[in-house]
Order: sequence, then structure tokens, then C-alpha cells
Amino acid sequence: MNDFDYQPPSLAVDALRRSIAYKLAFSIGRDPVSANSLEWLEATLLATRDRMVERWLRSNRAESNLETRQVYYLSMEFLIGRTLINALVSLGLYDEVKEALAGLNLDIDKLAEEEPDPGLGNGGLGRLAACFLDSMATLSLPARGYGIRYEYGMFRQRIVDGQQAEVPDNWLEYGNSWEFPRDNVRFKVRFGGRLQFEGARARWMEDEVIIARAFDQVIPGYDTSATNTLRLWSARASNEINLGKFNQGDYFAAVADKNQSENVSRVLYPDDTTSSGRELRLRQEYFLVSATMQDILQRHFLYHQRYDNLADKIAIHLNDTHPVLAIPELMRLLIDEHGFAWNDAWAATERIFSYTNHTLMNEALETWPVDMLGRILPRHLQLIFEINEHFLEQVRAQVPGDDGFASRVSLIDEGNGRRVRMAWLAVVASQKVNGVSELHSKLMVESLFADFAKLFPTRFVNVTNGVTPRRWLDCANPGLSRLVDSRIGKRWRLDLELLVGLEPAVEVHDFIDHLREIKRTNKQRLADYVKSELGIEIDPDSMFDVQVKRIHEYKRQLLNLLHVLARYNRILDDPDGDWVPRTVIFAGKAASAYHAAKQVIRLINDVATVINADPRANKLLKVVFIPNYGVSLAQLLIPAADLSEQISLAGTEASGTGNMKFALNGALTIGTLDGANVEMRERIGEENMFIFGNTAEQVEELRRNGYNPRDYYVKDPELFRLLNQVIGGTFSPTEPGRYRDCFDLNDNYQLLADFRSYVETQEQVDVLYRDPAAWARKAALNIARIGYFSSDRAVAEYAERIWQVEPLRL
Ligand code: 26V
Repeated sequence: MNDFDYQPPSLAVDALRRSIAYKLAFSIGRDPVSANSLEWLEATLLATRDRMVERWLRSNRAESNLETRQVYYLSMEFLIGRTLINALVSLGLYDEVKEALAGLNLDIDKLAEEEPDPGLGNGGLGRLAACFLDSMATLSLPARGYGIRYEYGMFRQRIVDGQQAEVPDNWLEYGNSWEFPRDNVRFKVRFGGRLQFEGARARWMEDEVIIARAFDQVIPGYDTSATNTLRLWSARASNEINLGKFNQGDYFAAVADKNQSENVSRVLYPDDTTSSGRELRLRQEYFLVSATMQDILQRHFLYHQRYDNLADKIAIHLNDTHPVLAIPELMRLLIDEHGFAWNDAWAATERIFSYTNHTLMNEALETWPVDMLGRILPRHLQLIFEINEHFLEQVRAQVPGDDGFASRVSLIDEGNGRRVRMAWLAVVASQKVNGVSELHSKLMVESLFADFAKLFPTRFVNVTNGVTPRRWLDCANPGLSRLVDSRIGKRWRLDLELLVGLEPAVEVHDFIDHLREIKRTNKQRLADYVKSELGIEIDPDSMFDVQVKRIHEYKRQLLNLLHVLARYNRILDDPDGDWVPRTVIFAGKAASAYHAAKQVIRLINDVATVINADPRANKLLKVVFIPNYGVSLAQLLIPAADLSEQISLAGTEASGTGNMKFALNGALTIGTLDGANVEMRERIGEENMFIFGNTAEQVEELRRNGYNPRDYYVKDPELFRLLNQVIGGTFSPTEPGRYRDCFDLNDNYQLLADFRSYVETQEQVDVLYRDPAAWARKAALNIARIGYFSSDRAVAEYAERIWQVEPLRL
């Protein structure tokens, strides 16, 4: 290097390096000479956080402007992923911090991988909430997220002997540098006991109190000084220890009570399949809702010194039915604590709430036994009965003489051991109810909420989901981001539809070549990971065929596996055929009590063991199951995919959001006409996707006419052969009966009906993959046309059509 090449570090880099070193010394108490990587990471987080806080304070000040209406987004789950890189990207400081750390002999990307990934959600619903927070901040909306600070998030998944094993996720073990504990923000949350009425007001003599304590996390917007807050509640026992028991000398019992109360925020329910009816879950939901509603009312009063304008000034969004108790909780607070008349309280409530439905699956629809609810939350049950009475009165006036109708829409299901239907309560109290894709919203008003759609025809709307381009392109795929920048500039991060500007480039060889190189680099990065984590070699020149999402029967990972087996048999039958080499990659967690889903994981691993060890096939076909799918793994996997599997039975997947992330990263989709795939096809063009299988109508028709899976089994020799192999133990030689019951006789998700169409479409996939330039051209068109599926667009629709809020002026 000669003197002229020397570039002095920029002032910003210098200042950053100094603040990192300063944090290391004065906040962590470490000498740079002996600090380990976790301590350097911590110092970097703290230095980054400082730069967010200044903006945060400014946003909070602007929010206290009396004119602005506030949005509160209530969710039992926020799957935010790691923060560091995302924060730096938002602040526009990534390159500077990278350089500052390099000056300290540290690699930013290695360091960033040591940050724990908070798994405070199950899957799609929790990740959507996180994308929405990012977009709300970026759009400068006066919004706040509210959730629970679970001490243990989603379990970590290990694979032991091919089977899922769950390991607790102690994500807070080394502290969480992003959060601000708010010791002065504490609310009492009460449970149990009895009521005493004084007119319309109830006095609640509870028999248990838990303290909710707030922890705030800064959510930076991209390239804006707007910043939002995610406020998470943590439970504290109201008495450090039970003094009565303590004085009686029963020290252990005294401390056990404390633990009992604090269990409320101990652990996320890792089950998104069944509304389990467990008491602790109900207590968690109420804990979130009660602390949040008290906080919202207190804040409102601080700004306005009155409550009668509440409905003009706040909008509360319910992310699925999990926080629906916010409705009776608001009624309770207004009536019992702030002296509202019942009708005034209801009039306000009806204007404040809105609700998103995320699934039509019957098992996931929450209902609570009346007696359990009455025991834990007596006032709320009683308010729900009152709401029901008022509502049914209105129904009888509107639909006279139809008792069947009234009992169908009643908030209380009398048939089923008497249960409260939480989704019905959400619909009755919300000014708007939305589904998450066109198809889902249509099915929602035709099936689940058909009766309500008659009563409230304007209440139901659609807002198709979206994903944040900052995390899912900028952070996850820096190579592709730079290529896009070089063609259309950088503004796509704020206006994803600008990606259409790439369309002319799809005819430019240089661009297409570049795109292929980037994909190849991302595939190599994934291959390195697979090698180091699993010891399996995968070939980055093979097609990476990826299905990653929760393991569910309706998502049909098993259908994917049937195709793998068909391919394996074909390769064995014709080893010298002209095969396109494939690596089929799976990842995803199964709910711990969901036996069928766990068997799917086991079968994938058993099949992988056989195929990967078979020298006749393993150059042409490999199968890998990558453990512990989560946001961080998604950021590595999605940019490396060639083919995105979105193969749920039509009519079952509400939207899907992985489908959007894959297309944004230049993967082609093989998918059914389900969820948002339908709208992706409209925008991307049918010729640039691989659509197969029955439509939602055909699925319904088959069901109506008595679907008979056996017909397919006996009539399709290839299917017959491979099902017999699985059932007969070809892939479980040490225990031939292991998969005897793997295919349930009803085939509820119609795998066999779609099998032939799926396999034929996979053949089309191979044909295209043989022409790399043609493949890459279609991949480029996917990227260019996916802009609609930004969470910025989705959130802007909520703001305008549902919440009626406007951006802050900063
Ligand atoms: C249900 C339950 C039942 C009680 C125990 C805890 C629990 C947790 C979650 C759920 C419901 C999960 C619903 C869900 O994640 N739906 C997904 O939402 C995505 C965002 O709208 C959408 O893209 C997916 O299609 C949809 O499956």
C-alpha cells in the first residue's frame, strides 16, 4: 500500500470505535485486552442502543401531541429475531460499525451471530407482529406493541436419533441489553375472588394479585427519526414472600407461592395447534391484557385529563383472539373504576377495537369453559354475559323468530359444556375484522363468520399480509441488496414496489449472471453451515428445494416427502437417467404434543438416512432436516433457496408469509392456490410460478362427495409402491412397523388427490432448472413483481382503513 491509498477512518467510525471501547470499560468493566467476544458484542449493542435512544425520546415527545390518535397492537407473540444488524441498518450505521469493529480486530457478522434470538412466538402470527412493528416505526405511526416478556421462549429443537427433542430456551441467561426495565411502571393484575355490586359498579375482592412490570424495547424505523416501543410485561409476585407462611417457619412454602405467581410470564405456549383450555394460558392472556389496558388508560389520562374522548384518541388491535379479554377489561375499568355508565362504556369499546383472524382451523379457535372463566375472572364473565344479552337482543330484533341463528351467534356455546367463544366476542366488539389474504378473507365470511357477515356486512375486510424488506432483503441478503441498489437505487427499502424497476434488467445478461452468482454464494454459505452443524456435504450446484415452516398436517410436508420418494425410486430404476441433482431441505418445529407432526420429522430423518447413504442416488438426491428453525435460521436459509415449497391444502393456509420472503430473495415457488399464493400468482404471473393441485372449491367438492383416498392409492402404481415402502418399513428397517399408521386413513388434507399433479409439476421444475439463464430470468421477475407484499403496504392499509391514524410529524 502506498501513502496515497491510505484513507483516514471517517469521524463517524472513529466516534463509534471510541464509544464501543468506552462501553466495554465503563458499562461492562472489561479491559479490551482480555474481553471475550460476548463482552465485545455487549459493548457494541450498548453503543448502538445509545444512538437509538435519542430518536426514541423525540418520537415519544411528538406522540404526546394531543391531536394524534394512538395505535396499540396487542399480541401474545412477537418473533422479533436478533436486533443488532437490523438496528444498524435502520440507523444507516452498518458500514461504519463494521469498520469500527474491524479496527478492533473483530468481525461484525461473527459477533452478531452470538446475539441470542428471542423466540417469543410460535410462527407466522408472531413473526407478522414483528414485521408490523418494523413497518409502523418506519411509517412514523404513533404505535406501540404490547406483549409478554416470557422468560423462556419457543423451545430449541434438537434432533436425537431422528426425533425432535425440546430444550428450554433460556434466552435471558446473559441479560438482554436492548431492554429498558421500567421499575416505575407497575400494575396490579388480579385473579379469583368474588364481587360485590354497588349499582352498576362492581367491587372485585380478588384473592390473588400479581404485579406486572414493564420492559421496553426500542423499535427503530428505517431512515427516519421515528422510533416505537415494544412494551413487554413480566410478572412479579405481589409479596416477595408470603410472610404468613414465612413466620410460621415454612420458608419453602413461602417462596413457592412467589414462584407460582411469577409463572405467569415464565414460558411461551409452544403449541399453535389446539386451544388447549389450560388455566395458565388463560392467566397469561389476562395478565397481558390487564396490565396493557391499565397502562393505555393511564397514558391517555396523562395526555388528556379526561376519558370521554377515549374512542377518538386510541385504537386497539387484537392479534388473533388471544388478547380478546381486553374487551371486558376495558368495560370493567371504565365502569368500575372510572364511573362510566354501561352504555357509554360499550359505545366507546365498539369504536376502539379491531381484530385479525389468522386461521380457520377449528382446533385453534379459542373457547374457555364458563366455570373456569368465572372462577378466575368473575367480573369479566359477568360482563361477557351482559354483552351477550345486549347483542342477542339486537339479533332477535334483526332476525326475528330464528332461534337456531341466535344460538349459533351467541357468545356462549351451550352445547359444549358451556364455553365462551372468544372469536365471537372479538367480532361483536370490533369495528373491523380482517382476514390476512383475499382467499382467507373470503372463506372467513363464507364459513366461520357467515352468520356475523349477515349481521354486520361492512365489518369484514381483507388486509393481505406483507413482510419487512429491511430484515428479509437488506439484512438477510446483502449481496442481492447491493445488486438491486446498483440498478434502481436504494429507495426500494422504503417503497418496495420500486422493484418493478428491475424488469428491464431481466433481459440483461450481466444482471442475470450476477443474480446467479449471488444465489450461488448464498447456497455455499448454507452448505458450509450444514457441513459444520450436521456433518453433511451438500452440493451448492444442486437445486436447493426448501420447505421451512411449522410442521403441520395441513402444510403437507408429507406430500413433499412423497415426491422425494418417487424421485428416489425413479433414480434407482434408471440410475443413468438425465437427472437434475436436488437437495431437499426441511426445517420446522412440531408442537411437543402433536404426535403426527413429530412422526413427520422422524420420517424425514429416516428417509434422509437411507437416501444420503445410498451411493446409487446420493449424488442426485439428498435430504436434510436442519434443526431449530427460527428467525435467524430463516435469514440464512431463505436467500439460499432455488425452489420454495408452499404446498398446503387449498383453503387451509390463511396467508403464509414465508412464500413472500422466498420470492423476494429470488426463489421460484411451487405451490397450491392457497393463502397469499393466489395473489402472488396474480402479480408475478402464472408463467413464473409452478402452481398445481386442486383449488379450494375442488377440495370442498371432493369433501362433499365423500373423498376416498384409497381410489388414488390403488389406481396410481407409483403412489402404491412408495406408500407400501413407507408403511412396510423400508425406511425404518430396525422397526418395520414404525410408520404403519403414518398415513391416516381419511387423508384429511388430501395429499393423495394432489400427488400426481405435484409430481408432474416437479418435472416441469426440473425442465426449467436445466436452463439456468431461463430460471434466473424468472427468479428476477419474481423479485421485480413482489413489491406489493411489503408489510409497509399492509400496515398503511391498516392505518387508513382500520385504525384511522396518521403518521407523526417529527
Ligand atoms: C393458536 C394457539 C392456540 C392456543 C395456544 C397458543 C396458540 C398460538 C398460536 C395460535 C394460532 C396460530 C395462528 C397462526 O400463526 N396463523 C398464521 O398466521 C400467519 C400470519 O397471518 C399466516 O401467514 C399463516 O398462514 C397462519 O397460519
